[in-house]
Amino acid sequence: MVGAGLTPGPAPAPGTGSAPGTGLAPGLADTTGPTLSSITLANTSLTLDEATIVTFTFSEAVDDFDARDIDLSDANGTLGQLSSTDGGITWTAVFTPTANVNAASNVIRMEMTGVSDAAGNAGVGQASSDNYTIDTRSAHPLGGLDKSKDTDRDNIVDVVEDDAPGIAGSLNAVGDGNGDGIADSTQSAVTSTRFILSPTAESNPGNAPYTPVTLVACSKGGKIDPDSSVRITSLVQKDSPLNLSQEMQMPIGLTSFRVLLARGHSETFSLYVDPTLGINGYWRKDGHGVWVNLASDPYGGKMELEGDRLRLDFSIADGGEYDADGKADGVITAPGGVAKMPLSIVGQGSDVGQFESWF
Ligand SMILES: [Ca+2]
Ligand SMILES: [Ca+2]
Ligand SMILES: [Ca+2]
Ligand SMILES: [Ca+2]
Repeated sequence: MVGAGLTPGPAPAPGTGSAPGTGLAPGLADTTGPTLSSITLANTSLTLDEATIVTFTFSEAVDDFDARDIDLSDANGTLGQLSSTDGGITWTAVFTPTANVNAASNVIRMEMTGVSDAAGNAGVGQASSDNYTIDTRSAHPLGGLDKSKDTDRDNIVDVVEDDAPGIAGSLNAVGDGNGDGIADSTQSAVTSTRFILSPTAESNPGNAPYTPVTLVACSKGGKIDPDSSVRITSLVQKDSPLNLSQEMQMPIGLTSFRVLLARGHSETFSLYVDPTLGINGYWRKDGHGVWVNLASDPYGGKMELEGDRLRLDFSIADGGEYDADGKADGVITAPGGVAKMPLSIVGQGSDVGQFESWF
């Protein structure tokens, strides 16, 4: 027993339990890349120019996260500066809706390959926000919008023109209501706006929905002559006339526009409307008080379905019968009715045969 109990040190080898894998002991190397847990918007029912906060939440803290990692191609808005207050797990930025506000889907996407964690592992996978809505209604008509942003000075602000639906089957680009591949907000001879679906939009719009309308001046089948200097300065709705025959349906009232052109010239126009309005012409009263369809062959016009839009082509001469100011003064003012006139009452006192060739 002598020495036995006196060998305090060496006997119970301290490392007895240290056998397996101790070489790499304290921290296992991180080989797992970060993932994105969610993209959430604080408010998912937005109106135009109403900002909200977007939050990106990762599985662990990330570096290198910036705007280049985010796909806004279907977001219809812009993102401000990203910042994190918890060391890189949760990031936020201000999101402001801008154009294309009535797109079918609004979504913010992110690819993880551009970010990495503290150990240098690249991110893995991708994620999307839920679809959110952006509504222009509360901003119409032009209330609350920045009227100064009217690039082409046709008195329709950019944000409204940039929202025009494209033409299905052609380029179908939002903001290009006449399908020529050029943003209407930059074309002073192309004006896109929203009309209220009511014959009394001017006096009593109620809460009727909107219908898009595009007017093209100096038009050749809806496309503008590039050499044209014609300029649209107004495109607005007026109430349908009070003394209208009950059989004549004017679902959006009178379409009133004003165009600047060379004095005394005749001009060709195209008006794009929704074919489901069920209208059959661009109607004006002639000098005898008879409604005539200027978008018909006898008047040098026509109606044509172009994709999912109905195009009404017609001509009006400055100072002519259908120029409301009656003067060859370089301005055409034209309030016409995009309307459905029953065949039974058209052409009374005039040539009925002229209405056979509408389409
Ligand atoms: Ca404009
Ligand atoms: Ca255009
Ligand atoms: Ca325009
Ligand atoms: Ca005139």
